[in-house]
Amino acid sequence: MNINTIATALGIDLDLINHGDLTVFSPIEGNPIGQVTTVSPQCMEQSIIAAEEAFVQWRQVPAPKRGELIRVFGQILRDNKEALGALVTLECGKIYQEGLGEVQEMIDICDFSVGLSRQLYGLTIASERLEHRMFESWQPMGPVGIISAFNFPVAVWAWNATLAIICGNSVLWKPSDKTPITAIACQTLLQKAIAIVADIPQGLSQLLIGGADVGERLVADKRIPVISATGSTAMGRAIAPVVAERFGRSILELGGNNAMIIAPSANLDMALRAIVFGAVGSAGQRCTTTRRLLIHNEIYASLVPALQRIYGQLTVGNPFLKETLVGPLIDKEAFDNMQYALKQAEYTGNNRVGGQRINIPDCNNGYYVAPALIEMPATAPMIQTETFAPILYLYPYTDLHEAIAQHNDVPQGLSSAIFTNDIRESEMFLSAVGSDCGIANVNIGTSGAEIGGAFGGEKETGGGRESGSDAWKGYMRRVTSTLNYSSELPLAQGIEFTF
Ligand code: UN1
Repeated sequence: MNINTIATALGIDLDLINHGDLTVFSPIEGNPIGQVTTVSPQCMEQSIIAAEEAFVQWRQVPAPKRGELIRVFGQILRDNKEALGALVTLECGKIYQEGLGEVQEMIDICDFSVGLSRQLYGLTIASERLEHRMFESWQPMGPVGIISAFNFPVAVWAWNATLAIICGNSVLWKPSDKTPITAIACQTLLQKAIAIVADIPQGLSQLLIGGADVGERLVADKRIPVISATGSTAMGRAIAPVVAERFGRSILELGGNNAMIIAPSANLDMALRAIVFGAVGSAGQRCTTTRRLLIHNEIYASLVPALQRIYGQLTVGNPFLKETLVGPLIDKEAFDNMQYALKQAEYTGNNRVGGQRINIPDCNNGYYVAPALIEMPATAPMIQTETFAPILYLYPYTDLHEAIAQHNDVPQGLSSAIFTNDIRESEMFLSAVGSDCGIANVNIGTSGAEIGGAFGGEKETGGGRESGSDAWKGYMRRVTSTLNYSSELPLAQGIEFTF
């Protein structure tokens, strides 16, 4: 797949991806595919001012009319699904099916946002005073800063941008500096929608390509009331206090260390499909990747060899090939981190399968690995850490309470699942004494969430929620109003105050 062919299909100005100070690599061959320009401090200032000006106009546009922009954008995405999916594969290395799936996630969130643009509901609340009405309304906030990661280079932006825009905000996007070309593609497609729909302020969406310094300036800027950041826990730990210090709002979606519990009554064929997709999909580089498997003792001896057999047959290779299930890691650093984790795991782990680098013809500079399985004691320190690579730690359990305690005994709290046909077990897993994660599933895996639910998690995952349900409220401010239509002025709480 040639970058210029895909870029031309998407209507990208080739100058934007062939000149500039930042070299972009494809993880497939590990070779450069383009040059892009990083934003200078002056350009960044201009972008923030433009986003503020756009906000001042956009907030006055009725929300359903704001939805029209996203409706058109969703149609443009439908028309460009294959090309954008291919670009995602080329730039971040996930297999083409997952590249397409990521664009589908964008289309889905567009549809969701269009519907939502007619449903930004507030409550009406019973007032304690005669002939008074109390109600809530939701108002736009200002420019929203979006920081996204390389592993979902387009969908996570779309979750944030489409909601922020229908809520009446402008957006400033700092994509990962590993995947700026997909960001340029999204911005190009959104600009196309902006050109089609009448009267959209030009500065509504701004792209800020650059490294950590760009992100640092964005999060520190008082003019940006909301920062939505997706990435590592380390990144969130740096961002959160800076935003809090200026009383901004942050929406954080950080690391996961997701586990699945496989109970004795589980349908093992279903469980195996979910485990393998969850653990090796996107080469283990989803925040929802399954990283730990707690297997009941009664089925441990049959499940583990079945899993090892499947791992021995996984097709690792060029992500554009139909038969490939596991594409490359994003870069050498990801590979080194994986090797480091495997080395650490050697001290306590047993019976490792996979983990080694695989040489793929014509892709010599790409970092391809055989996904790894390691049997571990539940107490091993390594299982506390999220290594963004396909490593799955396995350990047995005997009692579900004990398994849930081990399940929750990690710093992160994003996604979780149990495979069981015992309703008492599934209900317990979903109850107050069950999984402590933001996402808890029964008989499906930890990854591949639909956009309709709120997405995010607790503890070191950061507590934010993006995407569906009422996550839109994160991009708006709530106004509580009490309106008096009587001819008296009664005070609340029955207070007498006469003069
Ligand atoms: C991420 O890895 O940051 O649930 C997002 C999933 C995808 C989103 C992952 N829908 O796996």
